[in-house]
Formats: sequence, structure tokens, C-alpha cells
Amino acid sequence: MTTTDERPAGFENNDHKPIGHGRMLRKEDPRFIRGKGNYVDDVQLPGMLHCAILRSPVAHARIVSIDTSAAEAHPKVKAVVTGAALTGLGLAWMPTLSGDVQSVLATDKVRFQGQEVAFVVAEDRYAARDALELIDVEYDLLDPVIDVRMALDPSAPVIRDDLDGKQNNHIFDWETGDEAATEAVFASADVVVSEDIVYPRVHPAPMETCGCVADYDRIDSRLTLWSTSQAPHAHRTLYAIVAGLPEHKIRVISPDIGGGFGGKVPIYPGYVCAIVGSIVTGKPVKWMEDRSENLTSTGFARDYIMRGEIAATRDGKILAVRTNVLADHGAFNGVAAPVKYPAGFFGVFTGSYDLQAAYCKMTAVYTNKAPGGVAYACSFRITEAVYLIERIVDCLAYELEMDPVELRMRNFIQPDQFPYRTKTGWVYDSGDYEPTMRKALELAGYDELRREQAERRARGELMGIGVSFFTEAVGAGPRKDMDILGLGMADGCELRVHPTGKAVVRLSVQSQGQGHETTFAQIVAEEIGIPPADIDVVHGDTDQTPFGLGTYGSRSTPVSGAAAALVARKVRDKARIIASGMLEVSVADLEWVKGAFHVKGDPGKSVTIQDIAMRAHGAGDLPEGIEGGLEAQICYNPENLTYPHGAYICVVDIDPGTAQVKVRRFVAVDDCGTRINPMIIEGQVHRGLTDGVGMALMEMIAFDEDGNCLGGSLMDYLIPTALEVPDWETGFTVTPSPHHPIGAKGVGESATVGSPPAIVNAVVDALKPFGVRHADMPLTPSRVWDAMRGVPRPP
Ligand code: MCN
Ligand code: CUN
Repeated sequence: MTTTDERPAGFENNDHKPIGHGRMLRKEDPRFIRGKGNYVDDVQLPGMLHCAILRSPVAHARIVSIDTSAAEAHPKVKAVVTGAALTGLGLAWMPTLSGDVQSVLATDKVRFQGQEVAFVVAEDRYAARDALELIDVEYDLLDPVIDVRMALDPSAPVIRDDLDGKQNNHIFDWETGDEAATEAVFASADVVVSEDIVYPRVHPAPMETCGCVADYDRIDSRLTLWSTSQAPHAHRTLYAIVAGLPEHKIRVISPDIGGGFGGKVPIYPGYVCAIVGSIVTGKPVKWMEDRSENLTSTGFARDYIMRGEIAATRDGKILAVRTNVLADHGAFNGVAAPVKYPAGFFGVFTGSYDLQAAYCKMTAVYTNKAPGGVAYACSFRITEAVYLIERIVDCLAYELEMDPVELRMRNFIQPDQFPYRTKTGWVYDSGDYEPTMRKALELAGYDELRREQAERRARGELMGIGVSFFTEAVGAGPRKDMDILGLGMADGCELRVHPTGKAVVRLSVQSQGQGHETTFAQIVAEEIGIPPADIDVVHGDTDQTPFGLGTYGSRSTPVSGAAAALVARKVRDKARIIASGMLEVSVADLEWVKGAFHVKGDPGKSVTIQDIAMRAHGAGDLPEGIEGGLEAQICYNPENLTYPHGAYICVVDIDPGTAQVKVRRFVAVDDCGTRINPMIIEGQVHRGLTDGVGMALMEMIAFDEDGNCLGGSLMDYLIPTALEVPDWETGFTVTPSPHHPIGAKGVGESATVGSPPAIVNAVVDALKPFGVRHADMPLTPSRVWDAMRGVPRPP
């Protein structure tokens, strides 16, 4: 691994430079590397029972009958619950995050393989599983809708006949941009290139599957729920609404989470089943999915079929892009995105280029597959958008016989154009693209790579070089535009400084491995001068933290990080007034130098933040009108999203005999504005790049024509290991966000977004001698083999 990061000697923490210094170690790691993490499945409560879920073996069928008598007779079984029983409680259906409804347990029909049909609560996990086998369900099979292109065919079976008057499988139409203006530009352009581009269905497959422990106290009517949630506060509110429990009597605790990647944003039926199980039995109930339940029933990602079109001049000025998308949302529309954005932030498909026009038209449909649609570091569909534009730009380069780097550079939005309003209405806050691209070229040794490629091609070897350049929109979002089920996307933050100068900061976001306990301490340390080691970060417990919408869409740094910086400034403002009393000067005569207020011109006279904390809680007088204590709270409503960018270059070699792709090198230069913790950023980028190798070359959740999920185990759904990835080469540039208090932009999804097109572009580049202009992911040996032989792509 090489990097151009600043790298001070040693790995020691540096309290005097909390932000941006090379190797601030993670505060959470001592517990993780010693096996002392506390995950949901580690929670053990006295008398706890176990829940297991019976799932549909078929994709589409009417339920004729369910016989639970044998399961109920099992000596260790405490309860067996079906959809009919839930109907009595008004809980058979629940709202999804996008305003659809989803069945908790199927009542009328099953609509995808793996759908929840009944659950058992038993004394132990094994008994619960065994009892599932004793439930007898009679299904009346219906034709499934598996091919998304057939979903709107008039003869297609209607999947959602539960919805009033629903006669088809249509969910929504959505458009953005200016159709007429785009048509006009296309009509007069020298060159128009179009391509059908599929982003297959994939799954985030986190190490920890989903699960919860529900503990309902009948005396107090209190519900405590330990759950794998990326958004504990939002979940609590939804449980209050769905189950009719008073919100103040619900406590959601998300302890350590073993990876979420967006898959832990939705509320899954299993959580509701465990809650019902606990209410019914009066005991705590644990539910933990196994791997194949996770892969087949929880939120998948992507599944966009896109027709991309690009218009340009002959000399490579890109004029417009246009796309038509068919979106497969599965059996229930469970997409998590701000309400006004049914297609997430796909509107940024105009990429990093200065265009004259753009237009997108999208249709979303139901199919007999698991619900979902975002997840897997998607940046709310920006993964699909970036893949589309970066692939179609390469198709244009192919037609123009132009170097893909040169084509991109010629069309970049220029630094003086920021803030830049795109043709689809997004306002990019800041960016300086060319230096980022140049840095990547330099790290890769681009010209030399092209020379090497020419030599190898002459020898019949298949070497490819792929480039991608992305701009993301992360940090949802301004509450005037963005809410999820009516909840504004703002985040609270509270900071309390104790008398001895130690502090605790309470966040509304929830880490799943991103290192928030470290980075949020760094942000606060930077602002109030207390060392990060003396700042405790509390998150993931609704009883302990202020309200906010949680972690996804790389929003923690842009939104909650801003809240942390501002709450610390609020505390510092109060500290300044107290210091003025202690030093007997006016506030205007005080100067803040990291960690202490000094009297201007008399540096010997100063008080540290720790002195001030003691005084704030002490016996002496405080300045007129100042209350005791040293704490503050805020709720931060972001002004805009932040727009990180990056330039990626991938080098692949393809074995001409087996069509196996090997990623030889990968250079990633990211710009996420002010960098809080370079080591954590690097880790985030490495992870995202690995995601990219997985999606580009290996991963796909496929279905057979009956709707059987073919990706139900990690033997079928291949995810990359260290063996499939190269030593990542990373670099960075810094273009701060003008509206974020410390200039930081999000980074958690950047590499997942930016890397698939670079890898696919590299593979397609390697296949240029065969006249290949496009091939769809995952580029498995068989697909590459077919591409080399001109076999038509799979439908
Ligand atoms: N960071 C930084 N400087 C910046 C930006 C970020 O040091 N300028 C640090 C942050 O302080 C944080 C980390 O990088 O510790 C990621 O920050 P951010 O980009 O704000 O993303 P979030 O914290 O909101 O994390 C969400 C994002 C998403 S949406 C997915 S999906 C994803 C990802 O994070 N899931 C992850 N990274 C993951 N990493 C792990 N280990 N596990 C997951 O489930
Ligand atoms: Cu879309 S995956 Mo992340 O936003 O939790």
C-alpha cells in the first residue's frame, strides 16, 4: 500500500493537532481487536426467548392455509404467530420508508422468495428453527414476475393486488431535467452515442446480519429494543407510529454494528416480529437472521436498467446526456430516500461535466423479488448515476477515438463555475477537478501505462486502463427539501464539559464501523482544545442522545459533524465569557489559542478550558447572566449537500485463455474537503474500492425464471477477499466545502461509487482489440469470454 498522505513519525496520537494529522488511532479499536465489541447477538437477558421466521419457498403464491398446530405442540415453543394473528393486532402490514406498505407476515399472498410467513418463539434458537419445519403452509402458485422488462406487460400478473384498485405493476414515473432542450441539443449534435447499461442487483452482505432483542415490560409498558439499526431515532419514531406505543416509552439501542452499508436503514419485518413476540410472551425475545435470510430478504441495491445517450461535438465537447431507466424495486417499495426523491439522488447523473442540457426519465416497477433499492454504499443512487455517466463518456471516447482522460478534462466544470448549478438543478458546492485528475495520472504513471499497453497489445496481451471521475452529493439534507416520512433530515448534538475538563458529546448518528467515536472526538477537540482522549462520544441509544436521522448517504460528517463543530463553538463562546470574568478583562480582549483564552498582548495571563470548566461548576461568581455548567446543544440543518469528488485509475490484465480479469493496479485520488482522520478516510476508501471489485467482477443477486434467488449463500454470491484486490494506491486533494463549519465533505461511499466504472472501463479497454464498447457487470470470466467472442449480452 502506498499513499501520498501526510505521515508524521510514529503512530502516536497528537492532541495538539486533532484534525487532519496522519495517524490518530481509533478509540474503538482496543475493544474490537480484543473481541470485546458488544453486538446485538451478544445481548443476553434473563429468561430471553428466541424467534425464528418461516419464509416463503416460492416467489409468488396465494396462501391457502397455514397449520401451526404441530409447531405449537413442540414442548419448547412459546408462541407461533401468523399473519392472521397480526391482522387482529393491526400489525400485519407496516409502512416502508418510501410510503408504500409491506407485509410483516404474509396474509393473502407471498410476493417474493424469502418473504416472512409466520414466526415461532421458543426457548432456544434450535427449537425455534426446528418448529418452523412443523408449520404446514399450503400455497397456490401464481406466475411470478421476474424479468423487469415484462413487469408492465398487460398480461403480467398483478403483484400488489393488496393495493386498492391496483391493475398493474407500475410504482412511479419520475423525470428530471429539460426534455425539449435536451432533444434540441441531441438533434443538432455532431455525434450521438447510446448504450444499454445494466447495474445489476447486488447486496451489501455485511459481516453481521440483521437482528434484534426486544424486551417489552408489561408493567411499565416500556419497550427496549437492541437492534442493528443505522438510524435508531428514526426507527423509534416509526415504531411509535406503527405499533401505537408512546415514543417516550420506547428505547432503541444500537450497540456495536458489524457493518451496515445501507442494509440496516430499513425496518425489517423481523424486528416487528420480535417486538410482537415479546409483547405476546412477556419475555425478552431475540431474533438474528442467518446468512441466507440476510442475502435473500433484506435490502438489496441497484437493479437499474439504463439506456444512456450522450451528445457531443466531433472534437469532444460533451453537450448533453439523456437516460431512460427501468428500476426494479422488488415486491414492496422499500427504498430509503428523502420523500421528494423517489429515485434518490440519481439526478446527479450529469457527473462532473459542464453540459448544455440533460434529461432523465425513469419508471419504477414491482417484481416478485425482495424489496429494497438503495443500500450498499449507494449515496442514494449516485452509484448508478456515476456508473452511467462514466461508462457512457467512455463509449463516447471509443467512438471519437479519443483518450478518455483527455475527453474528461476537456469537459470538467471549471473551478470558477462553483457553486455550479447542474442542468438537473443540483448546486455543487465546491470543486477543483483538474488537479485531482492530474494527481491520479501522476500516481499511476498514465503515459507510461499507455506505452506499455501498446507494446503488450502488439504481443496479443490483454491489458486495460480504465479511468473514472466522480462527483457525489452527500449529507442529506436541508430540511426544506429533504425528509424521510415527514422527519426532517437534521441532526442534534449535545456537548457537556465536566468540572475536571473532560467532556462527553452525544450524537444522533450511529456508527457501523466508520470510527465515529474517534472522529467526532477529533472535531470537538479541534474546536474546544480538550484532547480527543478526554472526549467521550456517545451514540446509538435513543435514551442517551438527541434526535436525528442517523447514518447513511455519508451524511454523518456533513450533517452531524457540522453539528459537533457548532455545538463545541457554542460551548467555547460561553467559556469565553467565563474566562473574561476569571481574567477580569472584557471578552473582546481575549484571544483563543487552542485550549486556552489569553489576554491579548499579555500571553502570560491565560486560563485553560479545563480551568474554565472547573470555574463553570465551581463556587466562585460567574459573570452577570451566565448560568453555571458548561454545556450546549444544537440541531443542525445543513444549508446544502456536500459534493466530494475523485479520480480513479484502474489497470487490469485479462488472461486470453480463461478470460479471468485481474486488477493489477488501482489508483484512487479522493477529495472530501477538510480531512478529519486520514487513516480512517484511507480505510473507508480501501473498503469502497474492494466493494467496486466485487460489483464489477463478481457480485450479482440473480434469479431463475421461477423467482428462486440464486445468490442466497456466499458460495453463490461471491464477495471479494484480499486475494482479489490489489495493493490500493491512494492520494488526495483538499477542496473544502464552503458551507460546512470545518469544510469537510462525506467520504464513506465515495470509493464504492467511483470504482466500478473505472474497473469496467479498464476491462472494456482491454477488450478493445475485439471491438468491444460495453459489457455488463459482473465481468465474470464467462461474460468476458462472451464479450471477446461477440456473443450478445444477456438480456
Ligand atoms: N471522515 C473524515 N474526514 C472527512 C470525511 C469523513 O475523517 N472529510 C471520516 C468520518 O469522520 C467517519 C468516516 O470518515 O469516521 C466516514 O464518514 P462519512 O463520509 O461522513 O460517512 P458516515 O460516517 O455517514 O458513514 C456512512 C457511510 C455509508 S452511507 C455507508 S453505506 C458505509 C460507509 O459509511 N457503511 C459502512 N462506510 C462504512 N464503513 C464501515 N466500516 N461499515 C459500514 O457499514
Ligand atoms: Cu445507500 S448505503 Mo449508506 O447510505 O448507508
